[in-house]
Amino acid sequence: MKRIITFGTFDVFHVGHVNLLERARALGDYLIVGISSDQLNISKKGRAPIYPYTSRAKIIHSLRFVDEIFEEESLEKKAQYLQLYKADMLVMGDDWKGRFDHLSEYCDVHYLPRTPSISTTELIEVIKEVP
Ligand code: C2G
Repeated sequence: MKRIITFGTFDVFHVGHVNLLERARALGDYLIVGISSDQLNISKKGRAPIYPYTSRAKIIHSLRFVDEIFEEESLEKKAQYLQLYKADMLVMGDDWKGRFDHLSEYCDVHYLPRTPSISTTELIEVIKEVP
């Protein structure tokens, strides 16, 4: 039984998120998703998420290829989370390439190519421009 873990905000959920989670799950047998707290998103991106944690968590938990979720409170706690959830592999999109290599002492670290041409930031810009 291979346990995969991934992390993200998953705000304004879109197909790039689905693709990432689906491919992450296909690399193992059990997928655990750490979802950024609202406060963590503010510190990472300088703004509150559009959807609050409870809504983002409900969406991610409803996916058939997600087995377990938890609230990620700090980027600095990654090593603790990997151990707590007994992860065999950490999977992230390649916008984070290299950033988590130091965690390879706890589990395998793998980056997947991002889905091109879609992001929460771009979606927010497009929605803002709708007259
Ligand atoms: N993603 C993707 N393709 C896109 C957009 C996003 O593959 N077009 C992936 C990202 O690479 C990431 C995941 O979807 O692996 C979640 O994306 P975000 O919600 O933007 O995650 P982020 O806020 O970068 O948080 O500890 C790490 C961070 O918490 C990751």
